[in-house]
Amino acid sequence: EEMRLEERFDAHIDAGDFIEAKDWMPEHYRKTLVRQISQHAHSEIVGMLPEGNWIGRAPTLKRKAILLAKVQDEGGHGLYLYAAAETLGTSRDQMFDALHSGRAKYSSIFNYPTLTWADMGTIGWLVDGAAIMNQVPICRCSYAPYARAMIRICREESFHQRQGYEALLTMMTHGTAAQKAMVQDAVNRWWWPSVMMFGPPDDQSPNSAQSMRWGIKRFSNDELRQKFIDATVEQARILGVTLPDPDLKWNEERQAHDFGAIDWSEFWRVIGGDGPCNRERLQARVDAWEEGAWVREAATAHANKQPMKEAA
Ligand code: FAQ
Repeated sequence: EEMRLEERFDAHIDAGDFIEAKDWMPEHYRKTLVRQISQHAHSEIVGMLPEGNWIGRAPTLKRKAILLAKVQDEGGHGLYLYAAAETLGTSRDQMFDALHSGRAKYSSIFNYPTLTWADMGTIGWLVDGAAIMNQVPICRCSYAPYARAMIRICREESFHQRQGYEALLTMMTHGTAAQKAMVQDAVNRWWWPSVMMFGPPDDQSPNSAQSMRWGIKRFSNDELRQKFIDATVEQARILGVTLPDPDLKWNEERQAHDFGAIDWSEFWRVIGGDGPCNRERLQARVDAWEEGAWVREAATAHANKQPMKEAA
């Protein structure tokens, strides 16, 4: 029986069909999705912190309204994604517990500090730019609830990317020399961590082969990284900043850019918990959870009273 179900599942995948929550699926497929979707959700929620730091320091009312909207969107993305993961039979409490105890990962990128206002524009341009490159293919992920969540998320991410690029363009075209230098400094600091967001090289990516086979991933980590670099070079030129990689150059034969060696030891250190802000980020989430306990208790008490009221 199990064999027949698995054959039918594989045939659906091969035909490019979507899998719905109630459909039969192999246990490993379910586990892989819970891992990826919950980590993605955690990334959105932890990703609110670096930018949240700047809401009170935005230079104008317009920039503050935009940043506030962006950070709220990220909270919303986290919620769609937790809901998508819940359809696989994992509770939100279990997912939060995995995050708070350090068992679950979230994107390496959010363990870097946001030192200046130019970091806000640079996160929009590079971090959201990388996120879009990675996430547009997930709109066609074989697991339908994840794919549907990604469609809404990608529309909002493209606003996030544009607001960042526009903020940097304003500083680069109308700014003082000090503001232009601030943009270049931010790009220097965020470039390599952004390139690392796509994950380890294909030959060191244990999950890729199976996830590609199942249509969870549509492109490999290295393929997406290359597409991101190729798209970003021209944007950097228009902006008037340099990307901090002396080996970055167009390769006519490959019709793609060659680029310098990535410091993978830094990547593994950061995802292992030892990046510049890992402790601070995790502590902020744990504190928010603990300080919010009374809200959860009050909401539960309120919900418990509802049937009593109806009965009365
Ligand atoms: N950070 O075998 P693979 C955003 C882990 S965008 C941390 O290649 P996989 C928007 C990986 O989990 C950021 N860990 O794994 C935003 C695995 O460990 P595990 C979130 C990483 O899953 C913008 C191990 O390394 N986007 O939030 C990273 O096939 C601005 C081996 O790697 C997503 O999550 C990393 N960068 O491929 C918000 C997209 N890379 O789990 C606020 C969905 C790898 O076995 C502000 N996820 N690892 O313990 C994916 O596409 C995939 O999960 C990858 C990794 C591509 C991230």
